[in-house]
Amino acid sequence: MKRVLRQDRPQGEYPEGHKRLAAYSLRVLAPLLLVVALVAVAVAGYWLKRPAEAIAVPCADPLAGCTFIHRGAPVSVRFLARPVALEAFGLSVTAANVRKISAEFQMVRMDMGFNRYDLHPGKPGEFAARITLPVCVSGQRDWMLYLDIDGMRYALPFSTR
Ligand SMILES: [Cu+2]
Repeated sequence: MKRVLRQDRPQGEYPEGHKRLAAYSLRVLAPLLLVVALVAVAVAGYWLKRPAEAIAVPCADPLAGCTFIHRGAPVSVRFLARPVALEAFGLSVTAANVRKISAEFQMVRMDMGFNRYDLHPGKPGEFAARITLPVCVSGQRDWMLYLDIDGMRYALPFSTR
């Protein structure tokens, strides 16, 4: 079959050497292209799955409470006591039509361990948790509260006393 096809072609149009080279480069290029495609899929998957950038929420005084907008509805965050290391304080969040809220406490450029709390739903639209922060050996007092509300992340800076 191949022989017949080859004979049908006008001689000289595709020299044998050129044809062999094309077949060789296809043999090399095809797996290479497959690898490139797989890498592209992996990179795309990583970008889609990576944790969403936290939205910065300015909060001058979390004791007084701060309000921001989440998906068009207001969310209020409030510390029930001034946060002090090793002293439990209440975190209260009010948000309508929200399913799940978790709070994560981190220091800037410092690993302070795992400080993540799931807020417990109370009355409709009210969530709360008791938080205890670890002592910072470097003496720093600046923390960041990351609030995860139904998969959206908000960052609220605050300081311990
Ligand atoms: Cu620290």
